[in-house]
Amino acid sequence: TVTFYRKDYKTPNHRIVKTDLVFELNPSRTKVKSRLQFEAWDAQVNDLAALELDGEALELESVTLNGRQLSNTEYLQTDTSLTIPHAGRHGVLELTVYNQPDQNTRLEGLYVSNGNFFTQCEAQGFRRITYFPDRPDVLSKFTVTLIANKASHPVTLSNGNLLEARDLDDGLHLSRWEDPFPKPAYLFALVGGNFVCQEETITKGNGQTALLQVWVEPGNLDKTDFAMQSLKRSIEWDRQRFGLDLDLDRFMIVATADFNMGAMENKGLNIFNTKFVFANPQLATDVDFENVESVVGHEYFHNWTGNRVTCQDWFQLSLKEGLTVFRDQEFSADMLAHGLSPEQAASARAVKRIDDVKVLRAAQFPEDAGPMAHPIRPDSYQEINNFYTVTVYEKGAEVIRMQHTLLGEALFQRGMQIYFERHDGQAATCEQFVSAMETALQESNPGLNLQQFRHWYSQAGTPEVHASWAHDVSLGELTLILKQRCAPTPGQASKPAFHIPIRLGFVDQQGCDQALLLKGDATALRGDVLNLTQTEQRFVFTGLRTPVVPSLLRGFSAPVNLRTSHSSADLIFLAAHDNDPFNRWDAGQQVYAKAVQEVLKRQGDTHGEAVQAALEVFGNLLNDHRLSDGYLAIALQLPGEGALFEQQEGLVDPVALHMARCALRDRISAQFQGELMALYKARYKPGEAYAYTTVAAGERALKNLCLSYLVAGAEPEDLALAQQQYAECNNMTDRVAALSALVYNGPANTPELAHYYQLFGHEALAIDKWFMLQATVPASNTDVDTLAQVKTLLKHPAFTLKNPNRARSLLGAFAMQNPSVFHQHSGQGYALWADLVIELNGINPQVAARMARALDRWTKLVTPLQVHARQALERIHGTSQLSPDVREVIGKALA
Ligand code: BAL
Ligand code: ZN
Repeated sequence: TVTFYRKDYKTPNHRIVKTDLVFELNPSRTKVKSRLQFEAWDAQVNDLAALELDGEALELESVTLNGRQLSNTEYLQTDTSLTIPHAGRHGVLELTVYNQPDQNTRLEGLYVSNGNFFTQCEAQGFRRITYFPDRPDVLSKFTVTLIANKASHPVTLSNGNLLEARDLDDGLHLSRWEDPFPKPAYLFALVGGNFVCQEETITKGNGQTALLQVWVEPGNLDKTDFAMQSLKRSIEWDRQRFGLDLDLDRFMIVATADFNMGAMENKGLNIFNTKFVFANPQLATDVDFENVESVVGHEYFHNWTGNRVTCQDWFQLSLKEGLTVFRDQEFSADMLAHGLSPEQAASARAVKRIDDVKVLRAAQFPEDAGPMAHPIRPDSYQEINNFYTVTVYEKGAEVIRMQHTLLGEALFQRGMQIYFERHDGQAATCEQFVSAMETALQESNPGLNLQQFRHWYSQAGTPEVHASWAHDVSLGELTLILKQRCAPTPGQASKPAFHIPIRLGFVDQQGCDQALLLKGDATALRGDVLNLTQTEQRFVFTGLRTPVVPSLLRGFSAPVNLRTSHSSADLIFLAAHDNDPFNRWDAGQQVYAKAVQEVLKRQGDTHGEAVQAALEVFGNLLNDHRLSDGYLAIALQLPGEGALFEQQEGLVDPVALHMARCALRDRISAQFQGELMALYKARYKPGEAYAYTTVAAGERALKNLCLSYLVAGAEPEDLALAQQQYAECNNMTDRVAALSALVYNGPANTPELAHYYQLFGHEALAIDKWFMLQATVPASNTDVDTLAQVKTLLKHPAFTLKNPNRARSLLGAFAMQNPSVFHQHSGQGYALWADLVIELNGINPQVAARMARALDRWTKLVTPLQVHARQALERIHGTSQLSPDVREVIGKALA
C-alpha cells in the first residue's frame, strides 16, 4: 500500500507548454499520438533532469525526442510511468500509444458507453489515455484532432473552439479543436458518437456571443430543456452575483448513462451523468429538477473556481470543490427564492439551507466520526478517488460559508476579486484562498485575521459546542457559557480550539428578538455573530429584562454539534416561535429525536413525556397557517435514521431504532389523521398541469408527506389513497410518492410496480427508481422479505453492476438507505453486501469503494452486529486483487 502525503509536494522538473493530441478513435484499439513541447519548470532545473510522465494500462509504440526516435534503452517504462532521463531544459517529445476503450469498465480515462466514446480524467484518468505529467499543477495549451468513423461516430467534440471539421477517405472524418486556456490534464475531455443537440446563442457581458449546446443520444432531446434553462440561469447568476462571465465562445454539455460521478467540469465540454441532465415532468421528480439545476450550476461555476484557478495538488481539492458547492448552494437558494414575496422567499431559502444541513448531518458527520475522517484539506491518501467526499465537498462548503458569515457578502466578494487578481491562470492552494479573504477582511478591519480560522482546513472531526446560560432578569444580564471540544480522529489526538461563528438571538415570550448587547469586549460580537475562539468562553449580554430563550447557531452558522441546556418547554417554544426558520426547524427535530429515543427506551411505548412534546410541536406546526407548504413539509418530517443513529449515545441497533421511529410516526399519524387528511385532500389536484416552481413543488411535498403518514398504518382504505394517486397522477413526483407509499407499506408485488416497469422499461433513470424503491422496503413492512427481493432483483435482466447508476440503485440503496434490513441480526445483509463489493471491485474500483463505505460506522453497532460486520469486512479485505480504492476503505475500517 502506497500512501501519498501533502507535505511531500514538489514541483515537477518540467512544464508542458503545448500539447497536441491526435486520436484515431476505435472502440477496441484507439491510437493516440501526442506531441508535448516541454520546458524546465524553473532556473533550478538543469540539463540532466529527467522528464517524468505518468501512464497506466497503455501500449507504448514509439518515443521520439526532438525528432529522434528513442530505443527502449533510452527511456524507462514501468506499470505507472515513463521517464526520459537527460531530457534537457526544453524540447519536444512525441509518443504513440494505444488504449482499449471498450475494455474499460472502470470508466476512468477513455471508455465506451452504449457505443459512444467518453472520457473521465479527474483525478488521474488522463494517464490511462496517454503518458503525461498527470498532475493538476502542470497546465498546458491543448489542440486535439479526432478521427472517427463517420457512420458510427458522426459527432466528435473536445475542449474549446472547433478549428476545422472535414471528411477523410475510408468513411472517416476529422475534427480539430483548440482550447485557448492552458489547463491541467484532468480537465481534458473528448466525446465521439451518435448525438443530437439542443443549442442556443447567448450574448455575454462583453457583448460577444457564445454558443451553448446540450448533447444527448437520439430520442432524448425532449429531456434537455430544463438543463439548457439552468445553464443560462447559471451564466447570468455568476455574472450578477460574482461578476464572473463566460470566457469561451462555446460551452457544451454532453450526457452519458455510464458515469462514475454526477458530472465533470472539463473546460468548455462538461460531461454529465444523464441523471443530472434529463428532466421532464414524466420522468423527473421535483427533487430531480432541483438537482439538475444545482449540478448544471456547479459544473458551470467550476469554470472560474476550478478551471481558471485550479489546484496545486489533490490535497487542495476543497479549494475548488468546497468553494463551488458553496456557490451552487447560493445559486439554488437564489433560484428557489426568485419571484417570490419576501416571506415566501425567506421560507424557500430556509428549506434549501435545511436540505443542505440534513445532508451534512446524515453523511458528513458520520464520515468525520468514522475511520475515513479527514480534514477538508487531507494530509494523506492512498487513493485520491476516495477523497471526493462529503467532507471535502459539503464540509468544505461550510468552511467557505463561515468565511462568508465572518466577512459579509461585500467583503467576501472583495476577497474573491483579490483571489482572482492573484491566482487567475494558476494552480493554487487553500492557504492562498484564505489569505485572499484575509486581505479583504483586513482592508476594512485591520485588527482582525483568519489565523485561528485556518484550523478548519487542518483539523478533522465535528466540534461539539456545549451551551449553557444563567439569566438574571432583574439585572437584565444573561451569561452565556460556550465550551468546545473535538473528539480525536485518525492521526489527530488533540486539537487546538476552532474559531466558530455562532449566529444567535434571544427570543422573548412574545416571540420577538431582543437587541444583542454584549458587555465588555465588543469585538467578540459582530452583528448577530458571536466569535467563539476559546475552549471555554463566557459572554455577558445586558438589557434583557424579560425572560428570553436563546436561539443559538442560527442558520447553522458553523458545522458543529450543538448541545444546549434548553428545556423541553424551551424547544417546544422555539419550534413554534423562533424567528430564524432554520432554528425553528431544528428545535422541532430535537424534540422528535428525544421522542424516538424515549420510545426506544420504553420498548415501543409511545406514552412518555417526550412523545407528548413531539405531538405538541407537530400540532403547533399544523396550526400555524403562515408557514409555506414547503417549509411545513420539512418541519413535519421526523429526523432520518442516519441522523438518529449518530445522535444516539453508546452502541446502536439500527433495527430497533427504525422500529422506534416507526412507532412515533404511527402515533403522530393516528393523532393527527384528520388534519393530515384535510391537508392532503386540499392539495390533491390530479387534473392540474405540472409546473416545476418552488410553490408548486412545496405543495406536492406537503401533500406527499401527508400521504406517507396516512398510509403508515397500512389500512386498506389509506392504501387506496395511494392507489388512486398513482392511477391519476400526471408527473413523476406524485407517481413515485404514491408508489413508495404502496411499496413501503403494502403487500409484496403491488401491481403498480409492474405497471410502472411497463410504462418506463426503456427509461434507464426511471428503472433506477424502480430498483431503488424495492431495495429500500424497510423491516417494518413484514409482508416483504426485502433481502430476498434484492437477491431476486440482482438476477433481473435489467440489472447490471457495470452501470454505476444501476449499481447504486440496488446495492447502494440497500446498503446505505435501508438500515433496518441491511443491519438485520442474521448478518445476511452484510454477507450479500460483501459479495457484491467484491464483484464490483473487479469491474469498477471507484464505485466499489463508495459502496464499501456502508460499514464505516460498524464499531457503533451493538455487539452481535459488530461480529457479523467484522466478518464481512475481513472477507473483503482478504480478497485477492483488491483495488487500492477498496483496500483503503476497508483497511481503515478494520484499523
Ligand atoms: N470535479 C468532479 C466533479 C465535480 O465536483 O464537479
Ligand atoms: Zn465540483
